[in-house]
Parts: sequence; C-alpha cells; structure tokens
Amino acid sequence: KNLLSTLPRERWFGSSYLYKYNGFWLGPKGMPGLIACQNHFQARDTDFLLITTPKSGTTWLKALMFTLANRKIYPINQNHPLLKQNPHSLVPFMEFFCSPEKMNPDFSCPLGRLYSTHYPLALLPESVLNSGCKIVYLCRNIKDTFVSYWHFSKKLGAEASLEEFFDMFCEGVSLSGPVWDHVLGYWRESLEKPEKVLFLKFEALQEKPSFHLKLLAEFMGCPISPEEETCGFVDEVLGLCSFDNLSNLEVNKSGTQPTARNEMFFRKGKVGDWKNYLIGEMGERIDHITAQKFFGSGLSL
Ligand code: PAP
Repeated sequence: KNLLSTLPRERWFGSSYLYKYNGFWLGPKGMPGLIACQNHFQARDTDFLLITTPKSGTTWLKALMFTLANRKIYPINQNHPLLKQNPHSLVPFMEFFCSPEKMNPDFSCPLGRLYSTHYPLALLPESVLNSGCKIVYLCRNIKDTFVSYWHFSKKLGAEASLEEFFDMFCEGVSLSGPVWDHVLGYWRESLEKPEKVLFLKFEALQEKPSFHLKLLAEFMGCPISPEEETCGFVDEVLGLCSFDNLSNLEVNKSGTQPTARNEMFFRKGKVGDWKNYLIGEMGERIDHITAQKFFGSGLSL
C-alpha cells in the first residue's frame, strides 16, 4: 500500500488504476503479487511458465500446454479437465497465487509445475531467470491485441471511449504495457537463450496449428510420438482446445476467475479483427510505433 501510493497511476476502469513500476504499467491485483513473487517465489528447474502480453491468446495456449503436459494422466475423453474447468483455473497466474503466506503452491503435472504471468522480463522473479524453468512466450499483432484489450476492459467497466483508450495504449499505458517493450524483452531473450524461451505468435499458431503444437511439445520435453500422430492425437488436442469447443462449454459460459467471468476470455478468436474497429489513421499510428520500436530487432508483428 505504501509503495502504491508513491507510484504514478492512470485510471483503468471503474475505481481501478494502472500503476507504473520500473517502466511498466501493472494492474491493482498485479502489484501486490509482484512484490510477493519478487521477494519470495522460487522457480524450479522443472517449471513451465507461460508468459503473454494480455489478450494475445493466453487462454488458448494454457489449454494446449495443459493438455500436452498432462496427457498421460488425462487422456482426451469425456472426463478431460478442460471440459469442466476454464484453462485459467488449470494454469493459474503467478500474480494471483503469490502471497506472502503461500509462495510455492503445488500445480504439479507429470512434467513439473505449469503456471503463467503477464509480467515483463524486467520484473520476473530472479529465480525464473536463474533456474532451468522454461518459458513459453506468446504475443499477437499489436492492433488485434489492442482491440481485444479494449473489449475486455469495456466488459470490466472501462468508461473511456475507444479513442481515449487508444491514446493511452499508444503511450504505453495498458495492462503490462508498453506492449512493445514487453514483446521486445522476451524476443531478445529468446534469441539469446532459445533453449529457455520459446517465442510464439498468435497468427502463426492459427496459420500452422499442427506444426506449432509439435514444436511446443518438443520444447516442453514431451514430443508427440509417431504412434500418437498416427492415432490422430494432434487433431484431437487442437479440437479440444479450439475456440469453438472451449467457448461453447457450460463452464466457460457461466464460471468466473479472480479477474473476470470465464465468458470474457472468449470473444472472436480471429486474426485481423482490428479492421472492424480502428478507423482513419489509428491502424497506421500503431504500425508506425511498432516499426520504430522494433527497428533493427528482426521482429515483426
Ligand atoms: P488474458 O490476457 O486476459 O488471459 P487472452 O486469452 O490472452 O486473455 O486473450 C483473449 C483472446 O484470445 C480473445 O481474442 P479476441 O478478443 O480477439 O476474440 C479470445 O477470443 C481469444 N481466444 C480465447 N480462446 C481462444 C482459443 N481457444 N483459440 C483462439 N483464440 C482464443
């Protein structure tokens, strides 16, 4: 509380603020979790951490990683946990499970612990970087990320207009933003340490889902065997975790998470929806910032 009162803040929605800490904007629930994580959280060599920019497909990747990692104990059938629980319940955010009372909870799966965060690289607990913990990073076209973030924030109660929200986003004021700095941090880390950080894009996952599922399984140390491929395992996983399947499940229409109702994590799941919302020069403005920020990095989104 003392720290929060000293930080720059901007209104996000309702009575909620985003707070600027070490160059990044964090939500009201993320801040206390961050301090707890940085001070106490101990990553393990066998951990898998999914890190994403908000609204880049976290829910989807949680479903895919959970299904891959647990396939020995949870074969794909009518009893699969994803049919009864939202992916966010199965792969929780470290910013919410970390508290001074409970620092190393057990989210074990046969491969190790599986959890996630929206924290930027610069704010990760040291043990994540110093241990053998593996990171899967996901980001998305910045314009689609903005549009998804805008809808999500509206559902949470944001009162600002699209234009106001857009200006803030472009100035870097968004959950875990500036989004460009978030992406660049992990992009560079993935180039330096490809065995530690797998860098994925939402669009590439949509375009070549089988290829990326196999890549993910290999990175996680649980490659898909030729027998599994022959038996149609790849299509089964992609079908189970698809937008259509997950969004139509009762649990995802009615349940809730610490941050939002489950149904709020499913909107359209499409590439290029920004064209329906960003009018005039808005798209160009984001492209311009992206080109400037990513210049010389070899990264495009
Ligand atoms: P979070 O950052 O709050 O966890 P996150 O899951 O990253 O949310 O983003 C939600 C986006 O992923 C939504 O995109 P949209 O607003 O453009 O539609 C959501 O529809 C999309 N999404 C959720 N589940 C899936 C899925 N199984 N396949 C593809 N896209 C999905």
